[in-house]
Amino acid sequence: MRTFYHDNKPGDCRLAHDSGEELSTEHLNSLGVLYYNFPPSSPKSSAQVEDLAKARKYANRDEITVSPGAMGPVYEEKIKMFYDEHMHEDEEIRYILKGTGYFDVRDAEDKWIRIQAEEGDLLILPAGIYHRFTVDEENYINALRFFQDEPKWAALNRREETEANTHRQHYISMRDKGFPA
Ligand code: KMT
Ligand code: NI
Repeated sequence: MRTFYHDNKPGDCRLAHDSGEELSTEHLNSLGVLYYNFPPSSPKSSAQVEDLAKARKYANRDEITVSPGAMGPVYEEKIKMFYDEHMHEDEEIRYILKGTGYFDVRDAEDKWIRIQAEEGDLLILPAGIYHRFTVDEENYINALRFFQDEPKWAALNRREETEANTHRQHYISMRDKGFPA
């Protein structure tokens, strides 16, 4: 995992768009984003992932592969959807089994932070944070998605009425407090 400010230059979202300005995991934590690394090749990893899922009450999961081969003709359309800025009323949990991709999240100043995710990374985006996802030029990522009980899983695209959403408002108040543990 590497984290940096997006360069905000136009062009293919699958390119790195690396401003060169790196950010720490602590900086992500202050936005409510949690990061773990459990290499799939390590024998301890599956138990560690299960422990985390249990502790955070992730009752359900599925596996997704984002690639032209796995998705067929809907691939480009899906990619566009993932890259539309949105939020959820639940956490977004992704455990990368194989491949790579970029999760972009907004910081407190509304700047895009790019998280370059790779095999073994487990990312938790808090409910209410604006974000988007894209594959990179390899066009391949395979991940587990975890869901809390009764997932409220709809993507709410960014617009004025989304700003008034109670989960969004709660997120902002937590972020303003710096996400105290
Ligand atoms: C999402 O919600 O953006 C996705 O599920 C994308 C694929 S997860 C690597
Ligand atoms: Ni999302």
